[in-house]
Amino acid sequence: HSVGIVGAPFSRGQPRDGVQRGPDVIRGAGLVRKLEGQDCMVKDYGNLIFEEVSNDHPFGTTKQPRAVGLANKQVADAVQRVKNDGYTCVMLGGDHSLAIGSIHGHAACRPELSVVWVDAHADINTPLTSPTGNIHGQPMSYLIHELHNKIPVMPNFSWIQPCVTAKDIVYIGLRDVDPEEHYILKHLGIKTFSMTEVDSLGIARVMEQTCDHIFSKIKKPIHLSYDIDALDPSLAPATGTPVIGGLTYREGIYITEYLCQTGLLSAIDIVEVNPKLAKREEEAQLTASVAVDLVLGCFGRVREGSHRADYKIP
Ligand code: DIR
Ligand code: MN
Ligand code: MN
Ligand code: MN
Repeated sequence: HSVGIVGAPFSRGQPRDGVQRGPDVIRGAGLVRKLEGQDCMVKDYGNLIFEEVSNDHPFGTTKQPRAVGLANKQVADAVQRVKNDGYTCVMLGGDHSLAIGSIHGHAACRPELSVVWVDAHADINTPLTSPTGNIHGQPMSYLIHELHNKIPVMPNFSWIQPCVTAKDIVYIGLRDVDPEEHYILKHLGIKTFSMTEVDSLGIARVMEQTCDHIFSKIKKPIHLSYDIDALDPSLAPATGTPVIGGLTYREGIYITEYLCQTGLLSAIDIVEVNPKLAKREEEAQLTASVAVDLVLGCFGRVREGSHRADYKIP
C-alpha cells in the first residue's frame, strides 16, 4: 500500500476548541511508524495552514461559513494532489465539515465513487434543517446531487458542486439522527445500518450488505469517512459529540479490515478526535491510538498476524 497523509487542523465546523489538534495527536500515537512497520510506503504531506477569516458572521443560522468554505477548498486541493500523486489519501481532521473538501477533491480525480460514512450521526442536515447551525452536522447535504436544489449559496461555498449520488452512500453506526435528517435519509432511499442493524445482523453481515449495495453495478473506488464518535465513548472518549451505545473496538476495526480486502479503498477521513475534551491524558491517548488502529486496518493490518512472502525459519 502507498499512503499519503494530509493533516487538517480545523475546528470551525463545530463549537468545541481542541479538535484542530487531532492530526498531531494521531501522528503522535505512531501513525507513520506503524504504517511503515506493516510495509506501507508513506508520504506525510504535513498539515494544511488555515488563515483566520474575519467578519465571519452567520449565514442565517449557519455558523462560520466563510472559514469552513475556505478551509474545505484547501482540503479539496490537497486531496486532489495526493490522489494525482498516486496514493491512497488519509485526511486527518479536524471536524467532520472537512469531508466536504475531502470527498470533493477525491471525486475530482475519481468521478465515480461510493461513500461509506461511519458515524453516530448522519451529518446530512441542510443549512435550513440544521438545529445547531454547525456545519460538521451538514457535510453530506452539500455533496449529494439529489439535495442540490435545497442548498442555499453561502459565502465561500460557490466552488462546491454535488459529486455523489444517494444510491452510492452507505451509513454505519447511526444512533443520533435528527428528525429532518431521518426524513432526508428515507426520502432519498439512502442505505443505512444504524446500531440496531449492527446488533441484529452482526458487523460481518453489515459489511457484506454494504458491499453488495455499493458494488451493485460497477466497482467504484471507496471513500471511507470515519467519525471517531461512531465508536463507543468508552473507546473514544475524546470527541465533541459522544453518544452512548457505539461500535465496539472489534466492530470498528472489522469495518476497516473488510473494506481493505475489497482493494477499492481510495481515500479515508479520520475526524473528530479532540484531545482537549479528554478528562485525563489517558483518554486522549486511547482515542488517538484507536484512531491509528483504524487507519492500520485500512492498510492491510490483520489480527491473525502476517509475514513477508520470502520469510524462512532460521
Ligand atoms: C446534529 C449533531 N445532528 C447537528 N451532529 C453531529 O449539529 O446537525 N455531527 N454531532 O457530528
Ligand atoms: Mn458524529
Ligand atoms: Mn460530529
Ligand atoms: Mn460526523
